[in-house]
Amino acid sequence: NYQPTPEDKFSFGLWTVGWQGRDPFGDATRAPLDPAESVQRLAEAGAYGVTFHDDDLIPFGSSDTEREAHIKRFRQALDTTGLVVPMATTNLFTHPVFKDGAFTANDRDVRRYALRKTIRNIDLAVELGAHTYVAWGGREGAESGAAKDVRCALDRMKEAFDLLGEYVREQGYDLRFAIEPKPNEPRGDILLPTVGHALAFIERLERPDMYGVNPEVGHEQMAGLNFPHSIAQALWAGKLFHIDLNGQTGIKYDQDLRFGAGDLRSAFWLVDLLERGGYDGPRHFDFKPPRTEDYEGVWESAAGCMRNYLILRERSAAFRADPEVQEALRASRLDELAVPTADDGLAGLLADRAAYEAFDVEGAAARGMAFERLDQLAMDHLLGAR
Ligand code: GLT
Ligand code: MN
Ligand code: MN
Ligand code: MN
Repeated sequence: NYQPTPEDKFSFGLWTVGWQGRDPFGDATRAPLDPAESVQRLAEAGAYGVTFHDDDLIPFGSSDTEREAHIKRFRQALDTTGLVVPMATTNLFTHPVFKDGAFTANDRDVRRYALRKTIRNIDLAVELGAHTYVAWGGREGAESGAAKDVRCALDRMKEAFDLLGEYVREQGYDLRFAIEPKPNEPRGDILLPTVGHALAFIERLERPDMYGVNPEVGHEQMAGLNFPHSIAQALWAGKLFHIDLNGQTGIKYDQDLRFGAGDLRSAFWLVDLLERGGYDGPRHFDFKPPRTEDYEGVWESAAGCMRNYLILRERSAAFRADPEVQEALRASRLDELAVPTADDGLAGLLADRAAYEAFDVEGAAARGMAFERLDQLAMDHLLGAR
C-alpha cells in the first residue's frame, strides 16, 4: 500500500496546488484556493508539511491588519491539522518592480527593497517554525549582453546573502538558506544556473556553513544535466539542505510535472540516492498541476507525487535487496570504486611496478564492465518485472 504518512516527510508549496493555471498564453483556468483549505487537503492526503512565499499567504499590498488576519487563519489551519512549516521563501519575481531582478537589479533602491521584503518574511518563517529559507533568483539575470555586468551582479548577490546571513545570526535564528538554481525562464539567462554554479558561489560567502542548495528536478534537466549526479555532488559537499521534486521531459520550458512523470528512470535513481544517501530533510514537491485540470485533478496530481515517490522507494529497496543485483554490482566492480586509489601513498604508488611498468594495459582494456546486465536488472525492478 502506497498511503503516505507524516513519517514520509512529504511537503508541498502553497503555490503548487494553488497554481491557477495562468501561463504566458492563457488566463487562469482555476479559481483561487484558500491557503487554509490547501493545508486541510494536504494533511488529509498524508503530507506532513506546507511551505509558502510571503505573497502566497499574504497577498501583495495587504495592510498590516489584513496581514495579521491571514497569518492567524493559516496558523489555525496548521494547529488543527498538525501540519508543519519546514521551509519558506520570498516572492521576488511576480511584481513588476522585480522585472530586472531583486538582489541583482541594476536599480539600488529595488535591491534594498528586495532585502527588506526578504527579511520581513524571514521573521515570519521563523515564527512559524521553519528551519530552511529558500532563495530562488528567478529574475536575477538578463536577456542581452550589456544589460548585466555579471561580475558586479555576483558582488551584489554575495552582498545580499551575506547581509541575510548576518541578520539571521544577529537574531539568533536557527535557520539555513537553500539557494535554488535554474538556467533560464523567466529570464533569458539566470545567474547561478546549475547546482554546480551555486555550490561554487556559496564558498565565496562570509559564512558558507549557513548556505546550501535547493535543487529542482526539472531545472537541472532543462539544461540537459543528470539530476541524480547533481544531487550526489550536493550530498558529497554536505549542501543538500532541501529539494524540489517534480517531473520534466528533457530540454524545454519548465514543465513542473508531478513527481514521477517525465524522466521516470532518473526519478528512480534519484529516490534510490535520497533513500541511501543520508538525506533526511523534507521530500518537497514543487509541481504545477496542468491547467487542463479542475480541483479534482489538482488533488489527484498531488496524491500522485507522493504515490510515485513511495512506489519508487519500494522499487529501489527491492533492487538493492536482490542477491542477483548485489552480484551484478560486484561484477561491475562498484566495491572496487569504494577503495582508495593509493592508500599506500604517493611513494607507494611511484614504487609499485605493477601500477605501470608491469601493468597489463591490454588485459585491463579488454575487461567488460557488465553495466548492461546491471542496468537491465534495475529496469526489471523499476517496471515491476522482478
Ligand atoms: C516558482 C519557481 C520555483 C521555486 C519557487 C520558490 S517559486 O514557482 O518556479 O521553482 O522553487 O521561489
Ligand atoms: Mn522550485
Ligand atoms: Mn520548475
Ligand atoms: Mn516552478
